[in-house]
Amino acid sequence: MVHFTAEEKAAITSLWGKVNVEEAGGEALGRLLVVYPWTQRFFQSFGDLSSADAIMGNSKVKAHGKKVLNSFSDGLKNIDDLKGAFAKLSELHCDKLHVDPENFRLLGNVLVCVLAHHFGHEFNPQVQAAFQKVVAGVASALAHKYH
Ligand code: HEG
Repeated sequence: MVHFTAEEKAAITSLWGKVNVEEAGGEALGRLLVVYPWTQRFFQSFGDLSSADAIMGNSKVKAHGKKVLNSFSDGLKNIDDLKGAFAKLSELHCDKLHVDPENFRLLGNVLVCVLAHHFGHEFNPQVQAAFQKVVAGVASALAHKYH
């Protein structure tokens, strides 16, 4: 189980409070689809994904990114029990959506890049370390129910 110190929790809460979840969600999911194009296979009903510009401007990508990051954000409220917080979603992604859990790790790393890009010097090494831990914890929680 991932354990977070009081300092890590404070760093996460303080930065996350300034994140525009709607915008960052679309940005992170869009970048995932651009950087790792094989992830597009899950989103074939989303319309035009033919170029980086098309993906980043695609309204369905933005809407789904917002949904994903809102759910991530809810999970952070349960940072001491990420496995419990994401248990239902882990079952859904395994049994119904058949999403390879490696993709949760890729999305987590893309999210870290989006935060670094947005926050610049404020995203210092300690803050990054806390976030890398949280995205790893969420990814492993989402993978927990896979069989
Ligand atoms: Mg997933 C649906 C959360 C990563 C592919 N994802 C959903 C839904 C939520 C969610 C809340 C809606 C569930 C519902 O309808 O009840 N996803 C979620 C989180 C994370 C994540 C919290 C990681 C932080 N998802 C993720 C990744 C992929 C993926 C990396 C694929 C590369 N998700 C996926 C697909 C759907 C969802 C294909 C169904 C989309 C649809 O057709 O509506």
